[in-house]
Amino acid sequence: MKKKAIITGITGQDGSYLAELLLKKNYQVHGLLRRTSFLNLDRIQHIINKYESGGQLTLHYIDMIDTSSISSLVKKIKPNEFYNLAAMSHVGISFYTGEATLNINAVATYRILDAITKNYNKCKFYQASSSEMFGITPPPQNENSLFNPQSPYGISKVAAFYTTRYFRQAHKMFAANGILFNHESPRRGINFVTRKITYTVARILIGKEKKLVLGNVNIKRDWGHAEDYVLAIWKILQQKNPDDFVIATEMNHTIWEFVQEVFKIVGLNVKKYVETNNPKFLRPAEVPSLKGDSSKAKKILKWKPRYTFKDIARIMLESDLKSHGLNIKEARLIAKKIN
Ligand code: NAP
Ligand code: G4F
Repeated sequence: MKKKAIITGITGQDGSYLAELLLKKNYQVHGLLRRTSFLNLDRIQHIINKYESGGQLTLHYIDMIDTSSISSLVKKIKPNEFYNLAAMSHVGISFYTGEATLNINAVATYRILDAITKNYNKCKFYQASSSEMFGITPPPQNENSLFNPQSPYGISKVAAFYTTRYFRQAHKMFAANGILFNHESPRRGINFVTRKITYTVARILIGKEKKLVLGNVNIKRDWGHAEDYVLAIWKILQQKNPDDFVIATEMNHTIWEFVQEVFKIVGLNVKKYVETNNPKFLRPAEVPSLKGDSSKAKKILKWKPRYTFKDIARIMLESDLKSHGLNIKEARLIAKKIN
C-alpha cells in the first residue's frame, strides 16, 4: 500500500521540494493550495504534469484562514503523514499583517491538529517551526534554547510550536516540530534577502535594475539549502517517537558576506551597485544572529547538510542568470563593461 501524505503550502519553496521527494518515494500526495488571483503553480507545474493524471498527486483548494474542510479531508484520505508548511512566511511583512499572520500560522495549526485528533489520530503530524522563534537569544541555538520572538511571525510560530507539543502530550499524537534555520534555493521567493540579491544582480546585468537596495546587512543568518532541509523534514516523521529537532548548517554569515560572495562570482562592483540601510527594508525589531546547533538531528536523524554557503550563493545566482538569458562567463563580460 502506498503511503499517503497531505502537504499544506505545496506551492511554496519547501512544499514543492517535499512533494518531489515524497512522489519519488512513491507516496500518494495530496497538496493543499489557496485561491490566488494569479495562478501560482510555477514551483509544482513539473510534478503536476508528471503525477496528477495518474492520480499520484491531487490538489485541493483549502485556505488556512478557513480550515473547516480539513476535517472531512482527513476523514476521507486517512493520511499516514500530514506536513503543515503553509504560512505567512515573511517576517518583515508580518509587522504589518500581525493578525492575519497569527490566524494563518497559529490558529490554523490548532484547527488542523484538532481535526486530525478527532478524525484520524494515527496520522503523523509535522509542524514547520522556525529559528525565528529564538529571536534575540544568542547563538548557538538548540532545542533547549529560550524562545524570545521579535515579530508577529515569530510569536505565531512559537504558538504553533507549543500547540504541536500540546497535542503530542495531551492527545498522545505523533506530532513533531522541525525548528528549521533559514534555507534557500532557486525557488526562494524574491522578497527574501538571498534571492533578492541573486535576482537583482541578474537584472542589473541585463539593464533592468539600477541598484540593489537593502536594509540592515550586518545581520547574521545560518543558511542551508531547501533540498537538504526537506529530507530532514521527512526523516523527522519516520522516527519511532515524535520529537522536536533543530535543523541547521551550524555556520553563519552576514547578509553583507552573501552580497560580496555573489558579486565576486560575476565581478560586479559592490560599491557602485549596492545601497544599504534603506529605511524601507529596516524592521521595527531584529533578530541579530542565528546559528543552529543541530547535533541532535545529526545523531538521531543521521542528517547533515550537503550544500555549503558558497554552493548556495552560486546555485541561486546561476539559476537567476539563466532565467535572464545569461551564463557566468557572459555575466562577467557585462560586469567588466558596466563597473
Ligand atoms: P513559502 O515559500 O513562503 O511558502 C509558503 C506556502 O504557504 C505557500 O504555498 C503559500 O501559498 C502558502 N500559504 C500562505 N498563506 C496561505 C493561506 N492563507 N492558505 C493556504 N496556503 C497559504 O515558505 P517556505 O520557505 O516554503 O517555508 C515553508 C514553511 O516553513 C513555512 O511555514 C515557513 O514559515 C517555515 N519556515 C521556513 C524557513 C525558510 O527559511 N524557508 C525556515 C523556517 C521555517 P501561495 O503560494 O499561494 O502564497
Ligand atoms: O531573508 P529574510 O527576509 O529572512 P528572515 O527574516 O530571516 O526569515 C526567513 O527565515 C526564517 C527562519 O529563521 C523563516 F522562519 C522565515 O519564514 C523566513 O524564511 O531576511 C534575513 C535578514 C533579516 O534580518 C532582514 O532584516 O536580512 C535582512 N535584510 C536586509 N535587507 C533584508 C533586506 N531582508 C529582506 N527580506 N529584504 C531586504 O532588503
